[in-house]
Amino acid sequence: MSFPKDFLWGGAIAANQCEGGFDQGGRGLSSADYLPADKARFALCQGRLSIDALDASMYYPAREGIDFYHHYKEDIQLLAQMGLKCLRLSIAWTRIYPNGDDETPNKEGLLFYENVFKECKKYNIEPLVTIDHFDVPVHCIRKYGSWRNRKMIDFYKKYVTTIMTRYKDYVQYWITFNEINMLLHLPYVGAGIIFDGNENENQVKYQAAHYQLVASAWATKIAHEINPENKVGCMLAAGDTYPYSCDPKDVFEAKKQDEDNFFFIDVQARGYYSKYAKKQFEKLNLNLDITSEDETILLENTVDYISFSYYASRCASANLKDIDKTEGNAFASLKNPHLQTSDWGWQIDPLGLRITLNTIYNRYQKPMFIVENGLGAKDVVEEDGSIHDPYRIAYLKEHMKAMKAAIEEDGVDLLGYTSWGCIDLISASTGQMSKRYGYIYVDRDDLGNGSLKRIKKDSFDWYKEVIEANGENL
Ligand code: BGP
Repeated sequence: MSFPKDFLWGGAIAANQCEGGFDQGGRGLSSADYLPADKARFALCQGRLSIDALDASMYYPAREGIDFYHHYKEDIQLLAQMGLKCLRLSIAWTRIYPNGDDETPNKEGLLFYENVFKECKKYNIEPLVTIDHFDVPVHCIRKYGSWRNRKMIDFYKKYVTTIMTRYKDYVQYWITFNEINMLLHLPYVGAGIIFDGNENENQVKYQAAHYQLVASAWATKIAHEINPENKVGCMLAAGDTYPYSCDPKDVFEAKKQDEDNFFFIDVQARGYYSKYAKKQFEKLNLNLDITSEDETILLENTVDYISFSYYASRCASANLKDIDKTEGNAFASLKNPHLQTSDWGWQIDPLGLRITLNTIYNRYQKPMFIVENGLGAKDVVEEDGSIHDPYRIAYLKEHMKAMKAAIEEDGVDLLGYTSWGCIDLISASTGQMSKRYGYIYVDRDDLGNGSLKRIKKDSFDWYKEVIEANGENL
């Protein structure tokens, strides 16, 4: 048998893309609430637009999401019907601390997630909780400049202590920050950073990343103190970088890009910055606030497992830098002529998942968790209400086979697999609803119209069978 018998087959969602209810239950405004479904979105994602410059009449899809806030019972019941063993979801920081720096938590918010976790428990679904999934209280952006400010560490620690204490009996698997390396590419998304126009952007980004790393180490410490059974993971937007050719210059370029990606989870997994990272700080002429207390906290509180998202491999060349890039992905990559792409220009590379699993396992030798993977595609509801999505089944099947081979033939240690957007939700990069990942369709369009009705797709029954057979039928 290739998959361990307790392998966590699951699905993943995030508050900022599905929950909605942005002005209900005492919730405060969050960074994602300001991301419009408009071309202005990308500039804001990069931190190059002020939230005060946005047009209030634009549509802000995160505010309503798929209204998981009111549909969570129905949604969790459907996921349980599919046989899900694990549900990755995030807590909206602003539902617990509406401003981020509040004295006391919001009781209604605490109760909401308790009810969500109770629902999971009812069906024996293991929750995997992302503490911060692209989600910063707007008050902290305005008052403190978000993660560029050391104060955020204390606010985050308080938030973590509150949720870990309250949900002690329900949650054991935690992720501190979603895709921590995203901060370098989309700093508003990753860390609520908006540049003031005159500052050294690298200085701001690497400083913010350092504060997040310290906060992450604190969260790991707090988790282990509250419950020694707690398991805390870091989370990487992964995908190995291939050299475009066997020209050593291309190989070296690919290696450098990979080192940049591992930069942060190296610290979370090993407890210190690599020598390569320190050389980059020198080259970029950065002057970072890193105290000896920070260094001790980092060293003493490394993560229990490595989680990551995988959508595709990347490709780099020393010579072809600016031409023929893939579309739509925050991580610039050359088009790999050997690969097909999705409707959104994302490359499709199942073997790349096996390669990436091997790279990460050999680098850290810690258990791994694939917490995002999937195909964003357009779905059509037929007249009889059915939805045929063979393209999604084909994508997932090939990736699961690659994962199986990595366990069976290469010996990697994998805790579970939660495919992204198990129920359709808002796309992080585009704000669209039409970029669908789910086994469950949600009737809502890109402008927020629709009944919100949930409909099973063909992939729903297919995944159910895979879980039932523990992947032996792939
Ligand atoms: C990751 C994010 C997710 C998710 C996914 C798919 O970067 O962690 O939040 O959205 O990408 O991307 P998209 O929604 O842009 O298709």
